[in-house]
Amino acid sequence: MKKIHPSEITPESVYLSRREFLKSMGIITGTAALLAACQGQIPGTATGTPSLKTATPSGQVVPTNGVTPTGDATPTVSPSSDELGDPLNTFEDITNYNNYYEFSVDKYAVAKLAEGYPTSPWEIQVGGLVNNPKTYSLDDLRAFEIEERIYRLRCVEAWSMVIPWNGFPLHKLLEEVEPKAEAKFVRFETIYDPDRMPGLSEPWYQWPYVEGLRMDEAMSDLTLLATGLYGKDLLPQSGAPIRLVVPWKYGFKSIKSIVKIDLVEAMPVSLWMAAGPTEYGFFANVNPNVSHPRWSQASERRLGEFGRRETLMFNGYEEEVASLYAGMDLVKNY
Ligand SMILES: Nc1nc2c(c(=O)[nH]1)N[C@H]1C(S)=C(S)[C@@H](COP(=O)(O)O)O[C@H]1N2
Ligand SMILES: [Mo]
Repeated sequence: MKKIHPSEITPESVYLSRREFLKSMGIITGTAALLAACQGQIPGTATGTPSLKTATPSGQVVPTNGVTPTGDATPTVSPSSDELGDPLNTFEDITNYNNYYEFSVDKYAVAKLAEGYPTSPWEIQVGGLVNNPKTYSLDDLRAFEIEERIYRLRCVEAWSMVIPWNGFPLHKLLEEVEPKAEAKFVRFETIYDPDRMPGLSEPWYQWPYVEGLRMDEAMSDLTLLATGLYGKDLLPQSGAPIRLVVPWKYGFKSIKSIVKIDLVEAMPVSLWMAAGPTEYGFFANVNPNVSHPRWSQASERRLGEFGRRETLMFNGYEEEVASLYAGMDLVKNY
């Protein structure tokens, strides 16, 4: 059996009940059979986690005014690679290969379908178990100091990119609304706009798109609310005007175009947990040693590269986040 080509990796969408798909499309492609046949060779083949420990991502923070924090007048040029030395993906790649199911399950179709999607004015309602509930306007969001963060994005489908985001840590917003002691999780919701989002007519997902984080994950300095990339405001396909970025978790946790953030006591059920509970868990930490039921997570295809590279534990952010999961069974808590 030949090696699985990246294009043969079953996308997340296919879980949704393969039967529904086949029924609605009236066809069966060879992919399903090929994957089923290949599956046996995958689990348990992951090699040990390479330890690549260089500068921390926070070492990558560059003030957007181009001046170094020391007050040194030398302008700082944004780095062209992540802290592991791997080059940034191009703006073109980042904005033309998108998962945004509200528009389409076709990654190459999203940019066009989302073009011109109105993202101003915009409001995010922040509430639930907080002392100071607040509705944030775009101007309120602009008041946060914007940082640049170069993060790897690793999709559960086993492709990845390196993206220079602009945004601010979620904890800064949470500190403003003052979570109550009973708040244990943060629940996020994407805008639901069936008139403008053709993908919402697909009946097999429970819209709106919902995601969640445990409080300590939400408070991590790595957890970003992104408003831009490559120094430009986010385009609609990237989740304008504001989206979450959680770089040590599979990309589906990084929910786009957020309109609601609630502090809650019970673990939120995400769209993906509802769609495929045996395939998509709440934590969704990038883990090369835990296979997806239908494919290995030991390696990935970086956009713009041929061949595959090894997937890193916690997507290479082990040093920053492993302590959040001390003592937890990462196989059970997938
Ligand atoms: N609302 C919403 N957010 C979403 C998605 C989606 O379909 N809808 N897809 C997720 C998935 S699976 C991934 S991999 C990332 C992709 O982000 P990108 O298109 O900016 O690379 O967005 C995540 N956020
Ligand atoms: Mo994804």
